[in-house]
Parts: sequence; structure tokens; C-alpha cells
Amino acid sequence: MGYYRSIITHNDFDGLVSAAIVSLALNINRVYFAGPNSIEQRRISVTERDVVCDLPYPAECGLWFDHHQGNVMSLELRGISLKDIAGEFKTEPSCARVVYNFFLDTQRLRESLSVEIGPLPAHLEQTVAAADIIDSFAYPDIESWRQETPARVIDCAIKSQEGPPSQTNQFLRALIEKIKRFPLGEIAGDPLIREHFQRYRDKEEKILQLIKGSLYFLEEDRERELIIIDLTRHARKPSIIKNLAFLLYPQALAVIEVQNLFSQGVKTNDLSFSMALGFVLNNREHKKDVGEIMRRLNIGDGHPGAGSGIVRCRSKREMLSKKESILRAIFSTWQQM
Ligand SMILES: [Mn+2]
Repeated sequence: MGYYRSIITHNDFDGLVSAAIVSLALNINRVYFAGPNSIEQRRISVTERDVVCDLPYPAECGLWFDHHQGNVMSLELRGISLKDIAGEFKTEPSCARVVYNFFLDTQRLRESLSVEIGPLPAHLEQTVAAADIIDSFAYPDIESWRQETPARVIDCAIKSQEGPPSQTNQFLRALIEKIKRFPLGEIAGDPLIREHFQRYRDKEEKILQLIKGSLYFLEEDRERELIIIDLTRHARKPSIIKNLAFLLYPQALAVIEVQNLFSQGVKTNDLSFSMALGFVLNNREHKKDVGEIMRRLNIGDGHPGAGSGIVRCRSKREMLSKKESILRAIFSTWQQM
């Protein structure tokens, strides 16, 4: 038995690939899944014998691997120095890339970690390259995003999970075992993965209809640059994939989704805005920065490609008027960039 006991990883494609690599390298088979919030709210206990991937830094852990710039900023706020943390942080397109490069350097590791490092199979090279694209959303156009590559099929299968946590975790753990052993092409052909993928595509079709019925442009937006998806009329929390809006308006430069916040399933008057750049901007020089818009309006944060904000309202009337004024402020800030 080595020193490290278990892996705690993000429950997305990047997190699964990261966990597969750590599992092979350190020979640990116990994996737990988490989202960023459950780490920040300390809902999961993490010890010095755990390896944490693609998640915020917990109170303590054995090894930490990550690539989110925001997580380093919050470390600084907590007065923790990166130098004092074992593992690796790099602003790579995926955490899988950070983990992969770290464990490739086995010679150095044997000395510094004083544990045996297992060999990494050759197929992981391509798996990690796929994680880079998926996690950084590096698609040149909407067609490439929609293409059924093995990585996308698996990514959608992961996103289609909606059963009880025990069932989802079982699915994710089995998938990690496959990622360790087989190239993505083989995994994507698995009938179970296909079935989950198809379920995701069916859900997407319904979401596309919902988006069609909730989409508009501001009057001042004559070039139709900024797609607005307004979901505030829904009594129950709709969950959408806002990038699907670019199927309807492929030339639009950005999309913004506005909806009410829900508290324990009950609709509140508070608003949430979430915005992302369009595919066309991936192929040209520009100065648009979504995170900067959220910060300038003092409603939230993000990075250049995507960001979100929250606006509190005391009544339905205030909610409706703020929705309008914030959307217009976002658009005028956008135009000035
Ligand atoms: Mn990631």
C-alpha cells in the first residue's frame, strides 16, 4: 500500500481523465467525485492522504492538481502560498494535461514523492489532447463542436447523468477504468455509452425548442451580436445549454442567458446572468472580455470567454426593470470593448 489513499476529482470529462492518470501512476483505485461548490463549502472531508484534481484547494490534501486561475487567486486571498502545496498548478487547457506532464517526469518524482510511479500507457497521449479541447471549449466553429468525435460522445454521456448519486458515481468509476485501459475510440463504441449519449442528444433537442421560444435581441443591437435567452417566465428551473443558440444564429458574437435564481426549488426575484462568447470570435482577434463586463457592472466575475453575475431584487416589478437595464448595460459595455 502506498501513502496516498484516495482521489477526489471533478465530476466532468477533465476530472475523469485526471483521475485515471493519477490512479495508474500512484496505483490508487478509490475515487470520489465532487463539484467546485462542495469543496468550497467544505461538504467533503479531505485529508493529507488524498489527491485532489480539477477542484479548488481544500483545507488540506496530499497532492493538488489544477489549472483554474481563479482557484489560485482564492489561495492568495486565504494567505496560502502555491509553493507550500504538493502537486502541481499550471494554467494548461486541462487539468489532465497538468497531471499527465507531472507523472511523465517519473525520475524526478521517485525522488521527491518517494512512492513508486506506475507507467502510463501510450493511448493517454490522445486522451489528454481531447481533454484539452473539451475543457477549454477550443472549437473553431459550431460544426466542430457538434461533431460526434469519441471524446464528445463520452463527454455528452457524462453530462446526461441524472439518476441518484450512487448510480452516477458507479457510471463514472466504470468510465475511469475504461479510460485507464482503452483509447477513447473504443470506449465511445460501448453500447452503454452510446445509450447515454443518445439520451443527451434527445435532451438537447428539447432544449433547442425551449431556446427558440425564449430568444431575442435588444433593439439597439442592430447587427444581432448578442443573443439573449430570457428564461424568467418559467416557474420551474429550466436547465439549458446556451451554446445551442449558435445553431440558430451562427454569426452572433455572444450569448447571454438570464433566469431567476431558485431557492430549494422555489423561484425568487433574484436574477442570474450567464454569458459566453460565440464560436466566430475563436478565429479572430478581438478585445471582448466577458469576465471584465461582469466586474465592471459589479455583478459577478469570469474569464474572457465566459462569466456570470447575480442581481438581487426585492419585488417582481424591480426584477423586470433590472433585467432590462442590466441587459442594456451589458450590451453598451460590450460595444465599447
Ligand atoms: Mn478542468
